[in-house]
Amino acid sequence: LNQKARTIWFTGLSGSGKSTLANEIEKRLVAMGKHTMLLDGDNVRMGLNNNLGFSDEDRVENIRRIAETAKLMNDAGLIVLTAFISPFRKDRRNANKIIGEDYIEVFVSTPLEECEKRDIKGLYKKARDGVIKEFTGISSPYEKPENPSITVDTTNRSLDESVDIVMKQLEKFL
Ligand code: GGZ
Repeated sequence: LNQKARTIWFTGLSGSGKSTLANEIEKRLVAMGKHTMLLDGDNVRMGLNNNLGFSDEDRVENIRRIAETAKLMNDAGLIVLTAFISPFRKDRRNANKIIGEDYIEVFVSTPLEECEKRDIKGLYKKARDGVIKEFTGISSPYEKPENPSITVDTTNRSLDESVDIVMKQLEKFL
């Protein structure tokens, strides 16, 4: 097999660019002949975790199941990319413990002001208006990573520029 098993764990606010970056990086890895699996809200919160919401307790369970799933996929030799807010430091540390040395943390550090300005899905507005409760960055906490392997702020950068920044750092882990 032409690869080491890895879990590339993206963390950051809603609208920071996690999913977009993870998707594009997956394409680059596939072009390098790697076997990958991308886990994000679309394929996990719709299926495996469709009984979970956004209370602290449900987010903890969301992240735990994702980490266990990534671990299984690593055992099959895949490079897994996960794109979830994963707002709690303790849960990311626990994910790291489950996954072990294959775990690589990527902090998409795009600040709240920029994410809120983008407001791609109109969720920040709804959170400000109190229509959505417990929204990360507004009414639910986001604990910044203390020691991520890779950090990228997508503010004022094209997708290609941000992807290049991550890929350059990532290469030494692959
Ligand atoms: C945060 C929420 C919420 C609340 C719905 N808080 O930008 P999006 O829309 O597509 O991504 C967000 C996604 C976050 O799910 P995660 O599984 O990544 O969260 S966590 O890791 O904290 O479990 C957002 C949408 O779901 N969304 N309500 N209250 N994001």
